[in-house]
Amino acid sequence: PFLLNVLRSEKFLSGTTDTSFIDQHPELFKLQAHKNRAQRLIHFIGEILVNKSMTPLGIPEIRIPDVQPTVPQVDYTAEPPKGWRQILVDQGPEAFARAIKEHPSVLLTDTTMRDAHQSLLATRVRTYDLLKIAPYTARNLSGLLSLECWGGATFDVAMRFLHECPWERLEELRQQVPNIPFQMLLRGASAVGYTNYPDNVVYKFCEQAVKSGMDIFRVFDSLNYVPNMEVGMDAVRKAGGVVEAAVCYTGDLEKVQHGLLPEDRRPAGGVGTHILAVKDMAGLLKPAGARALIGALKKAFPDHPLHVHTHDTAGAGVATLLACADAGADIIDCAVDSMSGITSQPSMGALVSCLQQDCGVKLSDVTPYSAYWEVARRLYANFECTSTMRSGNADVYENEIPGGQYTNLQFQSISLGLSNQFELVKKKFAEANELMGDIIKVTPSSKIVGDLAQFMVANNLSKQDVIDKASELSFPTSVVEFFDGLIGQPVGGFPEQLARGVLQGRQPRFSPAGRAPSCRRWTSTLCGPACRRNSATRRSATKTAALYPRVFDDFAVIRQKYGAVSKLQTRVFFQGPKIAEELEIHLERGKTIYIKPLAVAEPDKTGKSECFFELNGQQRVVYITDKE
Ligand code: 3PY
Ligand code: ZN
Repeated sequence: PFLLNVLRSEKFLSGTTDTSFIDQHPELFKLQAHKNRAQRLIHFIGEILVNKSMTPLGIPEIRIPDVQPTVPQVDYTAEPPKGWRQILVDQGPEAFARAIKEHPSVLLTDTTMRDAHQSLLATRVRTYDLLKIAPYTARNLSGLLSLECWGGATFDVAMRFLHECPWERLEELRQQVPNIPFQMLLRGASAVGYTNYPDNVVYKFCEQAVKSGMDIFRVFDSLNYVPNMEVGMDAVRKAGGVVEAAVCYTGDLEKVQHGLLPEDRRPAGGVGTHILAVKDMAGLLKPAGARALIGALKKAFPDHPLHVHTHDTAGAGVATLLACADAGADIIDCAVDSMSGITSQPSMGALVSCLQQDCGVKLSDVTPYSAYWEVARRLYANFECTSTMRSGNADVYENEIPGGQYTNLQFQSISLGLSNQFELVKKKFAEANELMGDIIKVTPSSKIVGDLAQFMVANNLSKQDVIDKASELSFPTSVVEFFDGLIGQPVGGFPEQLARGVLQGRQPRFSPAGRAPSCRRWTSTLCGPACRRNSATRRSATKTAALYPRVFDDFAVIRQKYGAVSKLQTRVFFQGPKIAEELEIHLERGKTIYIKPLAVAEPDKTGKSECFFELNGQQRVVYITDKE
């Protein structure tokens, strides 16, 4: 709390205070935990028993089954075999890219630990479940080109909803998987947030990510706006990471043109990418289009390995990726079978079986991995998009909603009281897109289209109404910011009539000349936790943390109060244990504690409930304020 107050001080924020003593006294950062770890976890469990979940549950009525995913039995005493990371570590990013290019057959990226759960389970998969299966992944899937396990929405969600530190997730996974390159999604100048950051934050963020174990950074911009991408690409290169510049694909190659970059927007050659990616975030790329696109890119960029990312929303994903592999793509993204399909990536098992090339992974190793995830997925039943979407839906070719946004948009609609109108929200999403100039839709532009769609549903507006009444309507802030040029410039410019209406005749605040200026809102959320533990970056973290937004504030307070809640098993974290259920909690190597809730009393006159526990066989009592 002392630190938080300092960071909020006007004088400190003005930047005129000499803070060099902070660098000279690292002991300042050794904050005393105010209670011991076990006691804090007991408090957390007590809170859930008295006040229900400590994080919003998408569909709270669903009870999580009492199941334990089984970790496959293999020899965990054996070192993981060497994998593609060895080449990267020994020879650096250029040689790594060359080795991929020279490899005779297509390779796989497994997205199970990032995009798959972002797209199916509202990004809620916890470090606990990732770490349990990580040693198996390292040993039995060592032929993967990469493991996408970080970035995108995982950073925000880890702190905001799971109360865990994303940097610790990355570092702990790295310890368990030393041999497979890690991959992350970086939203260009927005890094892992939803708006542009100051350049120095993006640079610091990438530097720290490489130090914490990240290898390959897929860098994109939601409007394919190159000035925004360049910041991220340069930051990755300077940090020593592998740059994977991604071109966002939208529309239909056979019908419209803007899925391909116009000449002046080609990002790869000039600014130096190691790998070139096609990012089909909504799953719109069809097999025939894929052949044409991969063929054209191979011709245009003969020296770069090509990496293809798609979603299986319509159900055509495997066919598309097989076509890509045939056409000479070097790497394709997939998710393990039980976490694949619909809004997620196409199935790894299906691809491994259908590819007529050796992709480095065997079906017999995929099957136990899939069995683990099949059970683990049930622990996230509250966030399952399949509660409404049980199979592919080709209406995505019309609404173009990105896979990673689908569940979020649905949950957002529920929370806005539009739960019965999701079909209409999807239709309005397509209309909102047309109104905004038929733009590329991916975070954050897709969120803005979603905001406009929900605004139209909530206010019963047709497309024509929006145009006619634009200057009188009170549009969502994100829509105004879009027309102000805050996230960059769309291909083909802004639709003039609507822009005039939304901006009420004034000029946009930011010109097409360069990158939109930074917004400082997210700054320390990015750098805070890692920098506070890393002396090299602490100084700038202290400055940036001073500006940190509520997400990090709230996370820091919860962390201080309840400690390492990421060590609790998932059912207990979301819904609490049963009375008399004994919990075995591994705090660290060699330190396991046993907590058993015994009883919860009715609240007393002051509104406090007495909760009885056993901790390692000894009785403990905590008092929890009943908030209901
Ligand atoms: C993200 O930005 O998180 C995405 O997954 C975009 O596809
Ligand atoms: Zn995706």
